[in-house]
Amino acid sequence: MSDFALKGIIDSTLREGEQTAGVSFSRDQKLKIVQCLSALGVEEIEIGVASTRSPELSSLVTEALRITHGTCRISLWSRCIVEDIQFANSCNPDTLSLSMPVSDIHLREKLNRDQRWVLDNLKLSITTALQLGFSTVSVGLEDATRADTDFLKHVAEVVDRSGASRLRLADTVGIASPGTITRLVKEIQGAVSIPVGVHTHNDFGMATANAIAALEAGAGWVDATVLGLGERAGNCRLEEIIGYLSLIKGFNRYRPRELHNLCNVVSNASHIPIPANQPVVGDAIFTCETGLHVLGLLQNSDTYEPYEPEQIGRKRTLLFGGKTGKGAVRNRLATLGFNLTGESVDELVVHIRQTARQKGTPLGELDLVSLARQIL
Ligand code: HCA
Ligand code: CU
Repeated sequence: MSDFALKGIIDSTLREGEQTAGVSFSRDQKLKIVQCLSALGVEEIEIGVASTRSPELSSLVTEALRITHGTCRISLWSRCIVEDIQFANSCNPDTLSLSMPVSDIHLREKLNRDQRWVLDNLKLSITTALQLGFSTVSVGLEDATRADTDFLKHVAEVVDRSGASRLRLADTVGIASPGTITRLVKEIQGAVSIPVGVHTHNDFGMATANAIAALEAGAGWVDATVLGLGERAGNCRLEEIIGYLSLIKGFNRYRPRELHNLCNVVSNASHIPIPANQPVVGDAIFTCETGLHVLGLLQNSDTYEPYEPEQIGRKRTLLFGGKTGKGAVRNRLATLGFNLTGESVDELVVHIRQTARQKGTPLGELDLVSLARQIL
């Protein structure tokens, strides 16, 4: 097992994921996704944005709590506005996730507020939430990666002292790199006693790498969304981070076999197709045609795969076409009971390449066997 201080993964498919332009989930779809997330084993599900304009949230939270029966926590995201916090409280989630911008650009251009306002409003919001009876108050700092580091540290200390139980640093526009997020997490985690989490965006394709780097730097929590749904290029992908933690880092608290079904459910509900080469869940990621690789896989699959497809309920497909090689063909056919001489292998390889070219697609194992029969 790894030495990560991982406390948990917060799935935000139903909050940030639903912010993706054009994506909107029905109540039934949301509950199905909640069920799949709980089967997978995520620790917390951020289920929506607390607002009196979404009165249906209350029954959604109730139903989500009922179907997950304590296997994971349900949280609501909320701005630091008293009415929203009160509304969140009336929905009875396990966790309140407050959010507050901390960069100059957000304070100046979006809110026309100053740093004093941030500190006062945070203290008031945390105190209000605790007085209302929330046992877990998380505070997300929006645009933390562009905020002044001294101010950020000060905010973090105030959040800690005010009684929040978790702090999350948002890389709102996805400009962090593994190196910069490592330094930031170390600095902020070093200044507070509560666990720090990160919320990473994928504007430069580093969201998952940044989340992993944050864990390596001592973060306790990471946010993720199924298929990386979220604003612009989206967020850290849940399937990647769960895959990496489970299959490479040895965490056995998740059930990565559930990923395929979950991703298909979300893909259908969001109308966002899963590319064939998508890490962990793409259809083609266990399909191999290159001669040397096929030979390696046949001898010991560790040569060219980071984990066995069966570990996530998938199967390997070996193809034989223009890129096939003698060793791969001989080896595969030998395991199927064919003993080929050097000459017949040469002949067969020529034949395979020709047939694949004519068909416009490589051959599967059945076609390989029937070609071998013709030649022998
Ligand atoms: C948003 C903001 C947010 C908030 C993250 C947080 C971000 O999309 O509206 O509250 O921790 O990326 O900054 O998702
Ligand atoms: Cu975000």
